[in-house]
Amino acid sequence: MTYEMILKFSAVSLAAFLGFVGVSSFAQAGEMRLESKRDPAKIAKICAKAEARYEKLYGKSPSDENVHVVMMYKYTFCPEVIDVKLGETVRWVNVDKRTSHSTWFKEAGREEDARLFPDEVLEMTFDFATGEFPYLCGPHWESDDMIGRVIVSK
Ligand SMILES: [Cu+2]
Repeated sequence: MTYEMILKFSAVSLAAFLGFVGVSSFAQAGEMRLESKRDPAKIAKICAKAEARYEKLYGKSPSDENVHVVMMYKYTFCPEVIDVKLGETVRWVNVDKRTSHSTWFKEAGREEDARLFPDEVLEMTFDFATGEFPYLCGPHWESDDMIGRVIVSK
């Protein structure tokens, strides 16, 4: 083996090692499941029902509110991904009949927020940073992939 080949070899093995580290941290992120792997068509169906339920409960469409609304319904955040501008507010509303849900910005190092029982709401203003903020429902992210994401832009 020439010196040049050894260099090349060590570069390759370093790359392989980095690749391995990259893969293993990716696998960890996979375990944390910061993105739901659910069928978008099923989610759309659930969210259409959530919206109908919202209208029945509050007499208007969630899009008529002066804040962004995320409904919690049938182990689903509706919408799953919401785009907001820096400084805007998101209101989570539990429109389920019995089940309580929560928001938990676990990746951002926050504690789980208080559980919301049916008809309860939580508001959060995203004025601290731009970026993507994945969050989980404390009781249902592991069992039902109840995972959402807030994308904050300028
Ligand atoms: Cu939940």
